[in-house]
Amino acid sequence: MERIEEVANRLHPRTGTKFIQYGTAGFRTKGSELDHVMYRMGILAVLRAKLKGATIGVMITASHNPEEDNGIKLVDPMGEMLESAWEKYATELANVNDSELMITVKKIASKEQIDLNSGTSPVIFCAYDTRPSSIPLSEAVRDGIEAAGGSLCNFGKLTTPQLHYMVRCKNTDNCYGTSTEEGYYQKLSLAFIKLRQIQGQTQKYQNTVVVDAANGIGAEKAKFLKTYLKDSLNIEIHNDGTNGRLNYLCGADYVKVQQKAPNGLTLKAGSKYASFDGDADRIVYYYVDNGGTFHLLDGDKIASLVASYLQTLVSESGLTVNLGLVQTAYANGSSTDFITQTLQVPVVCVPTGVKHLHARALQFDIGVYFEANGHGTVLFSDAVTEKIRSAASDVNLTDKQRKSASELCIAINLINQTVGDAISDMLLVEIVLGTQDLDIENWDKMYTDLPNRQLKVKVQDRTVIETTDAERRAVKPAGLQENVDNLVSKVPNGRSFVRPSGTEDVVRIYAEADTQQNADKLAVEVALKVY
Ligand code: NG1
Ligand code: ZN
Repeated sequence: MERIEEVANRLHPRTGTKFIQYGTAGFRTKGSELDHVMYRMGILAVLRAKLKGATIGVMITASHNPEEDNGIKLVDPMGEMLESAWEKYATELANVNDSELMITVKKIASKEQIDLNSGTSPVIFCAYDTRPSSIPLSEAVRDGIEAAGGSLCNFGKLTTPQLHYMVRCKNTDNCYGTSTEEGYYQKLSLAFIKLRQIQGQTQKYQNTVVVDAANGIGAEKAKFLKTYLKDSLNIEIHNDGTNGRLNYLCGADYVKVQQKAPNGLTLKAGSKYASFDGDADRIVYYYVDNGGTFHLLDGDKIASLVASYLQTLVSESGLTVNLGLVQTAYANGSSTDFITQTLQVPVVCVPTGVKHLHARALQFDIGVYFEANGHGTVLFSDAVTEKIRSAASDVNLTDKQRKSASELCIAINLINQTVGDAISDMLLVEIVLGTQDLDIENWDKMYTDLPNRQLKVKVQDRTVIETTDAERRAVKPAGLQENVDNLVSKVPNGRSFVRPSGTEDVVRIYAEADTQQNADKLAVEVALKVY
């Protein structure tokens, strides 16, 4: 601990004065501005690990942002995002002068009653994505960890969800899985192959998926996975980083926002495509029909598919389970109608940001959550997991009930419950499509998306916009919401909202309507009211 300021001054000084905030996705900015932040987050991870008496994770990534950006997130003991209360410590520690570093560490320790001299040396798990700046930044994290008396376990390159998985495995004595990369592939592939074996014959379903890996870490990891899956799934990987830039004109975010195919893929009718984002925690699917029209199956469609699968298994197993789905305001209105009315699964809406969805999903026995952009997973409570396990071998149940319960048991192992995971989600989607014998066109027909448009505008100060009702209504500045309501009222099936982004210096506008033309027009008209 005594070395904290000395190492900071010598190796990782804070050179500028720019304020940086730990937002919904941790710290994120130009990689060149992050050295001191990384060092300090190494220190904070050790404090957190001392408090929890557990291994804490540090992931270095800027997800779908351009290659020159980077970022850092801390991962809590069960593989979840850092507790909100600590986000403000992260922000404070990242922004103080070097000479105030030790005082700030002591202040946090005293508030949280952490014994800085406990003598224990916590282990911090660290991993990073493929960005060139990631390795030097990970060295700054290492220096912070070591200056604070911890020790680093460096996994090198991993997807974000793989690191979350490792942390959970380690803190559950490997009950959740083995905390190695091999352990991750083994767990998922074993579940996948078992579920494939219990599927009936398929006619429409085809077990090939063409993946745009955003020139990111997902490419390398999906290649490893393939060797474990053998021929149970044929994954064709494109945009694997060999001759394209990370996230540039490709990846899940590009495809979702632009609603078009990524560079590097020529879409053919009859094939099924998926895009990961740069750190492989998001996925969207798409295809072109015979007429050449592009169709996107985003997080809402994945959520609907997964919910229908789980709903069927739960009801076939005869269990009483509180299954629910969590979305944000960006969810397409048609998906919400389909899930609540056709599937009869309750839906709740929460503010944008995975931590809000995750926290709300934990309140269900089985909570499915997805952001429209393709980030999501399913959470099973401990009690329901136990209930499903015992049902799978309960002699008082019918064969059918037991079979459905054991299918659910295996599906639990296929799902990365720590955080959204493009690889695990892809495997789950492929299982559901196989089980329901659907091709991508039939899956798409589950419901028809309302045409929609997302825009972003740069304003002088985005914080002047404040929202309520899970960000669906603006309370400030005065008059803005009335303007939006007025514009929306003129459009059939219109819906629109504005909110300040938590990750970029912009205000986002979302609009949906009966036609693409109306959605586009509404988005532009609302955007003009934001200026
Ligand atoms: P912001 O920039 O707050 O809209 C974006 C995504 C979120 C989430 C975070 C974290 C949209 C509209 N927003 O947040 O869903 O993924 O990034 O990465 O997609
Ligand atoms: Zn991501």
